[in-house]
Amino acid sequence: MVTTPFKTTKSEEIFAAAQKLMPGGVNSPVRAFKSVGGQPIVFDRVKGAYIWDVDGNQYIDYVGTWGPAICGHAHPEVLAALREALDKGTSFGAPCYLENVLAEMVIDAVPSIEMVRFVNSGTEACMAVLRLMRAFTGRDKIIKFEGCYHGHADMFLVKAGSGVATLGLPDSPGVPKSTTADTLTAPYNDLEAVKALFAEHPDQIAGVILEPVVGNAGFITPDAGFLEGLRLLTQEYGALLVFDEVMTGFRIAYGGAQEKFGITPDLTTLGKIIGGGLPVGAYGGRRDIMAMVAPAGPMYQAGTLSGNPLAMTAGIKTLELLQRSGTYEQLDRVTQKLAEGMLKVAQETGHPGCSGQISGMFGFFFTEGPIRNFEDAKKSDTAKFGRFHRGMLEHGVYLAPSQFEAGFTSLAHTDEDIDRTLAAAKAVMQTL
Ligand code: KE4
Repeated sequence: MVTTPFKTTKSEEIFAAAQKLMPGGVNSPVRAFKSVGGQPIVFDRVKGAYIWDVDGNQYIDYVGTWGPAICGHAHPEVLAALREALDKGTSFGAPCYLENVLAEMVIDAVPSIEMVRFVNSGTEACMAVLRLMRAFTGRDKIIKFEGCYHGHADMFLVKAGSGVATLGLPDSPGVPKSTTADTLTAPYNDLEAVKALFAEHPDQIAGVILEPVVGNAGFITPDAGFLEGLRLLTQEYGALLVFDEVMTGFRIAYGGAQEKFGITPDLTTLGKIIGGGLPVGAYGGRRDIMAMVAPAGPMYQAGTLSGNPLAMTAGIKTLELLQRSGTYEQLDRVTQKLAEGMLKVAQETGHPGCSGQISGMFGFFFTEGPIRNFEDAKKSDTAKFGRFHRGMLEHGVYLAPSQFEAGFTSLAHTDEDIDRTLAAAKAVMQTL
């Protein structure tokens, strides 16, 4: 648990030095705590549901390195598999059997995927899938949704979520207007807005890409009929439907949100969990579309470390662990207890709040629900969220350092961890 009083001396020293070495002292903006304020924490190690900082404070971790740690951090079976793989080298830059193994597991699990290509991050997967959408249809325009985040490639940095929203960057400098001219946006859950865009640009839209459950504007679920409506609209207009399941893949269900909701897109992107904490992304889908990808077809995409044996090993073992019976029932049970408990505590302490969860993914907002889109999410009291985040840190609970992020549990989170988290939430909310 947290040492009392809550000391962050070493974090302060290390982070001060980091700011001289790396922009903002971090290698990804959300880690700098800009939207929650206060001293960013520098961490030292992880295990199971816990993370320790360099001052020796222990926290119950609901970030889970942004999703990959679904089996619990540093799972002994994942580490053992990696130790064995290490002796055979870290990267071949050439075909290896482990790529076949993970590819077969992904194809067997994800309804839309008949063929898959591994890359090194979710951003790479989304960049490649965008190029593929355009190559296959011969059309240039795409539709994305406000608050959805598909990595940091230029074409997607339009009303994006996650760190872009956190930092209040409407768009990023350095992105030419010509690059985003073909990126159309609509509010999430607004089928009429999507219909209007198709009517306005008939035969010009290559496809629609979305987070089938949003985790980058906070946690937002699709309205009944929204995903089905997009499936029908894209078919009607000869456009592709793409689910960005980098976050939801193997988290919402073993087959992702597309299994959970029974809607099969044409293409899917994956990341996070399929690498088990090592860098892996993937895109895949209908065989006739994937046949366009070089060297099978003309659409170029490549990567030095793609499919490397270490990352494949961690992904394979992680998916094997997730196949064990009862996995998603357990994730759903503990996460439902957390989300419902947070809402109850907010009500008991007089704070407007709403929460949601599906399987091991959840969200909590300091505003009345329902939260159907990014505009609704932005009504949340982000200043209060910042004070809440700091208070929870001091009570030994590490939440995502932004209102515009989802939270993640793992198979290592116990009922006692949830009870401790809710007790901390009550103590903190009473002070807000
Ligand atoms: P990466 O390039 O970060 O591996 O993946 C980009 C990406 C694509 N699509 C979705 C739905 C995603 O959630 C992400 C990345 N998620 C963020 C968390 N909101 C990563 C954390 C960070 O940027 O530091």
